[in-house]
Amino acid sequence: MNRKQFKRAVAALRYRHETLILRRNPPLAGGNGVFRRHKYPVLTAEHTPLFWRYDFDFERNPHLMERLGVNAAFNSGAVEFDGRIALVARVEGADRKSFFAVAESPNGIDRFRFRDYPITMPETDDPDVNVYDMRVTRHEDGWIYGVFCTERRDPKASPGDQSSAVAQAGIARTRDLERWERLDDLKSPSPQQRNVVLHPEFVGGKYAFYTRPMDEFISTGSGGGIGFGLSDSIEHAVIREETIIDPKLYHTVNEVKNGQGPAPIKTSEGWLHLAHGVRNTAAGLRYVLYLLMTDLNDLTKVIRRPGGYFLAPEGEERVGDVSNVVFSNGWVAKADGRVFIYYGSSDTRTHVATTTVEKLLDYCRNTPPDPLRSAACVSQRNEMIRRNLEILKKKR
Ligand code: M1P
Repeated sequence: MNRKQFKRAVAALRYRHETLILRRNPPLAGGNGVFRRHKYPVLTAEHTPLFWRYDFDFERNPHLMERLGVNAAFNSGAVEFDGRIALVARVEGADRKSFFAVAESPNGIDRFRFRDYPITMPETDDPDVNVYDMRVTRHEDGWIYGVFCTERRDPKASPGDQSSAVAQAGIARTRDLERWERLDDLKSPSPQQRNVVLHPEFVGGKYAFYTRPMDEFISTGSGGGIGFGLSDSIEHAVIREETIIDPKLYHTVNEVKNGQGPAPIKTSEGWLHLAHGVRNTAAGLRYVLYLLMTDLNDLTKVIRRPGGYFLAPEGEERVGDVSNVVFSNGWVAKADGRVFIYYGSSDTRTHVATTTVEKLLDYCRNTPPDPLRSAACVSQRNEMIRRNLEILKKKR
C-alpha cells in the first residue's frame, strides 16, 4: 500500500464504522407481549473505536493491520447519566483479558458510541488478572458504584494447572464514569464470590449487597444461590453473615447456579430483580434470565417468583464464545416507566430488550410459580386451557 492507498483504506474503514454506529435499531415484530427484542445488538467488538485496534501511522503500519484486536463487548452494566444511557461494557481483548469501557447512547436503543479511552481502573495491592461484569449502582449516598468480578490465579494451583482461579468482588466508585476510586475488595464468609451487586439504598444504615457464595471458580459447590448481606463500611466492605434469598433448585432453570443481575428496581409493589439461572445439558451449561420480587421492607423476603425463564437465548444469541448463554448485569428504568434491559449473549455481544415496569409487575403477579413436578405443571396449564376454551366457545 502506498501512502495514498493507505489514506483511502483508512477513510473506508472509518465510513463503515460510522455507518455501524449510526444504524437505527427498530423493535422486532412479534414476541411474547412481555418485552420486545430489537433487530441488532447494541454493542459488538466492531463497535469499539478503530483507534483502539489499528495503528493509523503509515510508517509503522503500512499494511493497515489491526494491532490490538478486540474479541467481544458483552455483559454491560447500565446507568442513566446526564440524560443519556451509559453502558459500562465488558470489552475483551484478543488476549482474553477483559476491561471496562463506557459507551453512551441518546436513546438507549441505538447509536452507542464508546468514549475515547476505556476505563483506567485502579488496582489494589493484589493486582487483578481479569476484571468483568460490572454492576453499576447509583447509591443514595451520592456516589455511582461499580461492583465487578476480580479474578486472580489460584495461589494453591499446581504449576501444571494454569486455569484455576479465585473470583472475588472488586468495588470502585465514581461521579463521572471517568475517574474511578478503587476501594477494598469485598470480604465475605465464602471462599469465592461472583455476581455481587450493591443495593441502591441503605438498609438499617448499612450498605447492602447481593452475593453469590461459591466454593470454587466454576462450580458453586456447597455455596450458590442469591445471597444477601450487610456491611458497615463501603471503603472496607465486610459481610459477616450471608442469607440465601433465592437458592438453586433441582430441575429448574437455576439448578446448577444463579446470580443477581443488575441492582433491583424499586416499585410500589416491591423490588424487581432480574437474575440469571443456569442448568446443565448434554451440550453444556445453558444460561437464561428470570425475574423475582422482594418485599419493600424486607429484602430477604421473596414475594413473587414467576416460574421458568423470562428471556432465553434465541437465534444468533445462542452462538458465541460460550454458546447458549444470556446474561444481564444492566438495566435502566426511565421516569416514564420504560425499562431497557441490556443482556449479553453467548459471551460475545450486548443486546437490548424493551418493556415497562407495568408489564414486568403484571408478569410477576400473574405468572404462576414453578410447581416443580410434570404432573403439577400439566394441571397448571390445563386450568388455563379450560378457561380459554370457554372464552373461545362463547365467541363462536
Ligand atoms: O460464561 C457464562 C457466564 O459465566 C459466569 O457467570 P456465573 O458465575 O454465573 O457462572 C460469568 O463469567 C459471566 O461473565 C459469563 O457470562
